[in-house]
Amino acid sequence: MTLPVLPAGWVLDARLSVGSTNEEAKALARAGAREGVVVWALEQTAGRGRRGRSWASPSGNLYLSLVLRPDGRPSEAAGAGLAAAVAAAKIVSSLLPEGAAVALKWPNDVLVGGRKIAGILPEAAVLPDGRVGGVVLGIGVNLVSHPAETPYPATDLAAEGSGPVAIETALERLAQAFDHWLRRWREEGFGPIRSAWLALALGLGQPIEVRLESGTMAGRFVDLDGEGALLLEIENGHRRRVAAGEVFFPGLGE
Ligand code: BT5
Repeated sequence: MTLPVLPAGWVLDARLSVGSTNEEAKALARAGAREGVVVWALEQTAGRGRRGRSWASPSGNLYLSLVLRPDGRPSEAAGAGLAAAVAAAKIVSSLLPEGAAVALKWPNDVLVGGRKIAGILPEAAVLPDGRVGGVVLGIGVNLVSHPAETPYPATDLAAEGSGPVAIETALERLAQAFDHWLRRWREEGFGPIRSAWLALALGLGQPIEVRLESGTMAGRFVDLDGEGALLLEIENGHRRRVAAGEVFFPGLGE
């Protein structure tokens, strides 16, 4: 196996098989690993999604988690997740035939033709004393396979016509793209990421439903705020801010 070449400052920690690259990266972050350490595994035996869901992680696809050292802003994990979604959407587009319908579903699902091809899991690495010791950004991209029985339809690059893509190539491209968006974020703020994200957003300007812990909220998806939260226009033109939830498109199935 040839080891991928990563951007300056990135340090690769390559593994054959782990439970979850996010768990490994969080342990490294808690132990003081510096920003740019990236855990990459050929397969995961306990890959995780959000809210206790699992991420199907057989060998052949891309699974990685990057350690970030935030400056203490609580919104850093959410912003990093949106930057990663933009980067993942860009590399998915670049590996597919021209015109592929690549889009983002809030907050950070990458879809092709309405099917999920990549998922992102930003998490804080919490120290025993409760302080945040770093942010870990987990990214999974389906290169050659996807699970069949998922509530939201899934797909992979090969199924969408990419032709053969080496995992190392996908990792290199994703790292370069994410490095680019991370730099822009730190130099220019959230604005460029917000614009790039909105340009790829599914359902912008349309009626959507957001499932929250406390119930479901319906409204028109009008914007993202400066921290990446979803802005919904409800009755009387009032706006509601949603920081976490699941988006559904009424009339389009899920
Ligand atoms: C996500 O969660 O989309 C975040 C997935 C993050 C995975 C990466 S891989 C590297 C790193 N290490 C980890 O342990 N995780 C991260 P969520 O939005 O909750 O979506 C999970 C749901 O997507 C599941 O409940 C399934 O329905 C579906 N699903 C599971 N595996 C999938 C796959 N490989 N492709 C598409 N959909 C999948």
